[in-house]
Amino acid sequence: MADGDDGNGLRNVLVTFKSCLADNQEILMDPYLKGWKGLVRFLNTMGTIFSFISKDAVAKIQIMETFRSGDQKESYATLQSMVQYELSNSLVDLKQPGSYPTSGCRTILRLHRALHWLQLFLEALQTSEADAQTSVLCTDSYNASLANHHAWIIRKAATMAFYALPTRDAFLANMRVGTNEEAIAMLEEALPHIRKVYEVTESLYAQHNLLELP
Ligand code: 1PW
Repeated sequence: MADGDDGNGLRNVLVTFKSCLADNQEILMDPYLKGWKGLVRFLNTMGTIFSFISKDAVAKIQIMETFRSGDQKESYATLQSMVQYELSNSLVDLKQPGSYPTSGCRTILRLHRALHWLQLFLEALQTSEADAQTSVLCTDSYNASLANHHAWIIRKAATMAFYALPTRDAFLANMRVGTNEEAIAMLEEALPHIRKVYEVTESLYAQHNLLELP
């Protein structure tokens, strides 16, 4: 493996998502949040224009960390135990916003949707030609996923921010996994783990009818 992966590179972040999946197929909250923190760190290396994008993710990570250090911390050990605990104690606004605007279930749903965007974007990057434009890859993957859940003004601001993305070469270098080829190989190896985390969460939420939480 290439030098330069000092712990802040994207490889470690993606490996953290691999460690989310427990043997019983539950998703462990702590590595999930750790993975997200790494993504935010990575995003912030691309300039202050991304801070408005990462700020909301940071706020949502903090909400979940508060649950993880509170009285009910054991109930939040996995996504599955969180869903079970919050639903059986009626701690989720199911139809419209109400008493629980920051439930764990709706907070994780936002991160889950954003993770899908990241997955689609990295997949597009992995399979892209050398002259591909990252802003186009990013906009297409955003429009195919997260944009459907965002108000017009957020979509506008996000799409503007994508124009400030570094070029494909710079983006791959920024991952700090070595040459472009090594970075692409790393994505190929890591993306199945992100996909798996996404799929398990999606089916958990679908099973409990939680995919449209307000
Ligand atoms: C290129 C790598 C991209 C990976 C990082 C993904 C971060 C995604 C955060 C997008 C946030 C855009 C601005 C915030 C919007 C919120 O309104 C929205 N939050 C999310 C995460 O989509 C919905 O949250 P809300 O308002 O219902 O609490």
